[in-house]
Amino acid sequence: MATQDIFQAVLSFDEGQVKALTRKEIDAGTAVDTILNDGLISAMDEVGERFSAGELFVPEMLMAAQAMKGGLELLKPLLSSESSRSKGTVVIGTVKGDLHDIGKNLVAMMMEGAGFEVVDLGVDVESEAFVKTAAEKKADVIALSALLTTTMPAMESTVKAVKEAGMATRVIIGGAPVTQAFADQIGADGYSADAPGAVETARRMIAA
Ligand code: B1M
Repeated sequence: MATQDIFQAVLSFDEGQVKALTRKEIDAGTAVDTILNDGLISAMDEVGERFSAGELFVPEMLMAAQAMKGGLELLKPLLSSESSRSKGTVVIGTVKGDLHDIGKNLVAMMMEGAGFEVVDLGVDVESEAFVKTAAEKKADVIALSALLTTTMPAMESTVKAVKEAGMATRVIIGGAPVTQAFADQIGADGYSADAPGAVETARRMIAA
């Protein structure tokens, strides 16, 4: 299966090959979701497992992430083609202390694709920056991503800062270690396990 070749190319840290194979699959009419989930995301899951098992180290994780991003860039225009009119404003970022941005970028791309105006604050973002930007942009939703168990408390501080500022902006959270139970515990307005779900959650919040 061709998406399996993309998977292998990510695991070989071969960005050129990932791009070439992703382009080939797009041209062959393979569904974007299939390329994304079976090729790129599952390869990063495998990288994570090998890292946990001590078979890969941080430099290799970075090279795999770089290779994956090459493919993701090619998928971006296809993920973003659903609509052009803004359906609301979303301020997104990875919370303080956390440098992981691939999942956050995916959520941002899909939000853009769904017609939201997206303000991406990047990684390692302080609570105050979320609050300040959301106020300036009159954002409907703040979207927080965290990939480390050690940075989940930064989500709680951000939710607290938004509530203390008396803002009506809703906060949605996600990322590998995050759960609905954690979202409930810290008083976040929404949670999703994946990027398409984050879009649906934002849509629901704005419609409510
Ligand atoms: Co890091 N890392 N990492 N890492 N890294 C993980 C997360 C880890 C699970 C690996 C492992 O041990 N198996 C582990 C965390 C353990 C834990 O906390 N429980 C880990 C660790 C330990 C670390 C370091 C501490 C390693 C070290 O230095 N000793 C360090 C921390 C640095 C820091 O942040 N301060 C570190 C560093 C790095 C790199 C820089 C090398 C690199 C990041 C590069 C980058 O992002 N630009 C990296 C990578 C690549 C990974 C793994 C391998 C892959 C992450 C990824 O991009 N996945 C990861 C293992 C894994 O997750 N399989 C791992 C693909 C991406 C599409 O998925 O981000 O989960 P993800 O996004 C998903 C969902 O979570 C969801 O949607 C996406 C899919 O649709 N989602 C949301 C994400 N945000 C959302 C927001 C939403 C809704 C859904 O609403 C707002």
